[in-house]
Amino acid sequence: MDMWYTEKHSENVGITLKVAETLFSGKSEFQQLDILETNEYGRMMLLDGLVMCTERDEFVYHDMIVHPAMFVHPDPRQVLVIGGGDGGSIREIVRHPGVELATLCEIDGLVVDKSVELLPSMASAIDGQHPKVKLHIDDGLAYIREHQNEFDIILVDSTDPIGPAVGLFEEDFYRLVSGALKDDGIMVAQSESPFYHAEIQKNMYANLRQVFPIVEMYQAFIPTYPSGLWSFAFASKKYHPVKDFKSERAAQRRFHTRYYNEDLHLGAFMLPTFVRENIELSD
Ligand code: AG3
Repeated sequence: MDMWYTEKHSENVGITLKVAETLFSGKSEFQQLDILETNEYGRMMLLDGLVMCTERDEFVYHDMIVHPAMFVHPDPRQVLVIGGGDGGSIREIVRHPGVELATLCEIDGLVVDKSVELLPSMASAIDGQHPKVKLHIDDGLAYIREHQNEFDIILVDSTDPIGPAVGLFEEDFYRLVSGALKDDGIMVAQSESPFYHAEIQKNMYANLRQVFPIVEMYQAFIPTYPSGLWSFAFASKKYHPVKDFKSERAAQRRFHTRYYNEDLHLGAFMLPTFVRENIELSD
């Protein structure tokens, strides 16, 4: 018997993957969680039916949500991830030797538990054993409210702005994030597909610009996400992601990255015209 999973990207288009086996399927107090073994992309995690990550292409997303900010900030020591319960972002953060503490604040403990059990290649640093990693099962908003002026970098590794993540795309939240960052802090948030989510992006970038003096978008190619063309928002109090980027530092990194490199860092911030126009300042 053939089993296939489809995530619909619009009313008329979707992505379909052949499924070998269902490894977990259950509901937490926040959302539906499924982990499937696919034939082509390895294990895949779904939240409320949306593809969060697959073993085969997660390196793109996790390289790109983490390393650009880590190489723009001259000395990131305290890093917070909001969401990201699969652990992929934390895994990449702790590869930077200067990091003192990487904190994960994920609202849904079931996502963390099942990732540790079934997605060990992503969750290796969140199994409770890593000396530089702290885990909090908590609402991101509540957490940062209590942790102002503490972080060099905050990453918002969320799902789409439906369900538990809606609040993570609003101006009030960005104000709290800004307060939780130190004076030269940087926030990076996943910011959806320029192809399918133009309206969400328009609002999100307008909200960010109310709060941060520097707001830039960069892109990455992620095959299992809607349209494959994905984006991240770089919002910063002081450092510009291109002008303040020291490419030698990134080139001299002591660890291997399969997607990120010092040339791609610059290329990722160069946007197609339709994307630039959609998020440009309206005044
Ligand atoms: N977070 C971004 C997922 C958004 C994908 N959207 C979709 N499939 N409709 C992924 C979490 C990885 N740490």
